[in-house]
Amino acid sequence: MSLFSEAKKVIAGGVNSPVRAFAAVGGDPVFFKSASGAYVETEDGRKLIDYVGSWGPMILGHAYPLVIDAVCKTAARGLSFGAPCVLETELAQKICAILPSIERVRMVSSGTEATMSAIRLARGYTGRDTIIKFEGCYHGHSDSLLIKAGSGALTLGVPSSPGVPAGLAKHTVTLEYNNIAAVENAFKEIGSEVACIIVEPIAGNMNMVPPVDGFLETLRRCCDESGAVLIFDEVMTGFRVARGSAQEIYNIKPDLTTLGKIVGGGMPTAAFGGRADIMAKLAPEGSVYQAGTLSGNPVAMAAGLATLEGLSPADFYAKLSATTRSLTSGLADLASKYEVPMQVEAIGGMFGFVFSNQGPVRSFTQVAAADTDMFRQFFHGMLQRNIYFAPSAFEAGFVSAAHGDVEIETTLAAADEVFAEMAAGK
Ligand code: KE4
Repeated sequence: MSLFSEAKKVIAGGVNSPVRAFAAVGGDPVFFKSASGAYVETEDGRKLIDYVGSWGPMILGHAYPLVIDAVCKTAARGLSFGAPCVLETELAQKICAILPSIERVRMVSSGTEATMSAIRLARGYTGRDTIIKFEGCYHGHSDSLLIKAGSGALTLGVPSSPGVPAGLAKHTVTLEYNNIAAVENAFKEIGSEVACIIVEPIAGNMNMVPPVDGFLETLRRCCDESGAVLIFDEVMTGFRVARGSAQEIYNIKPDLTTLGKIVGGGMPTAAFGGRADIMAKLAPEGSVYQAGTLSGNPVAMAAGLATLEGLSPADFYAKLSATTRSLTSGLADLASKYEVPMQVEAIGGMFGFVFSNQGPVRSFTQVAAADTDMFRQFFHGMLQRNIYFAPSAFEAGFVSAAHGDVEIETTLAAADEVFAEMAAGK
């Protein structure tokens, strides 16, 4: 019996998170046994170059010695206290130092918890119920955020999952990402009702879609004019696209920011934070309730601190960006050599690629129109050659500091073969 069949007998769908099941690309998922640097080792003894990096946290590379050492030393002093410890203050100080828009922070245990808490805080702070999100953005699986656009742009949101009450969905308005006019129109119509906008400043859950000029500025202006809270969901982009994250690249100061992935260095931890006057509304200081048994867990704090420390070299992001671009420009060059229609994106240590001949994609509609069959063929062709990309055409990819010339050259050599097969219609 396969490992996946064994897993499906006791784990719902055989996985603890749906995207891992390979439903979007077909076939059985690969089971990982260990990982180090840019590589993962599978249960069937293969060594793969990994461009998922646990969906973002492993920016230093897997099993980074300083992180492992910090985790082991901290764990030996006790796994969890449920009481304040200095490590929590130290990580909070680090986050506030790197992201000046964050004056106060609250640690939680997942990105979902961070975004769920942030929108509750925005609703509590403003006394308003309506939230605005964007089609193609994913902010975790809390009820108010599993909502897709209703029939009319500003009509009631529709649950994108069973189990989400329609009565809750109606408070979420979903607009088209990068559609400036739609945002301005929404605020003309319902601006006084909007508690917050939550947005991925660089979208990484509809493959990778950067913001168009003026989009983020429009969100900032509309929130300023209406009193709505601007939430940048930087769970993926935080410390990934730049040390100061996307808010540094685009020079936009959000009111709240959510973080995850890298901030925990691979341990279950995430965070939300921002303006002190808004964060003051959170219990125990304020009345907006939020809590967590393992929030600020010392072992996770140690992993996060060691990871952020690993990002400190002055040239860290220049090097990481150069590696990412050598991958994406190499892929683009090879795709055009074989006349395979491929669009690539790269910012910092994050990249994306879709198979489409419609130019750079800037909306969910455009991403949804891309060729997923070609993606599947490319994904499996590369996996057969021991290169592991995200098993979905709607995910971004990630390069770590452990990826070097050898890994990029090996990846591009494999891509040359796969594109040749694709061009030959195999
Ligand atoms: P988690 O609850 O999975 O820690 O974070 C939710 C989340 C929130 N915001 C953004 C921008 C995110 O990308 C995520 C989670 N990202 C997915 C990958 N696209 C995690 C992988 C998974 O769901 O298994």
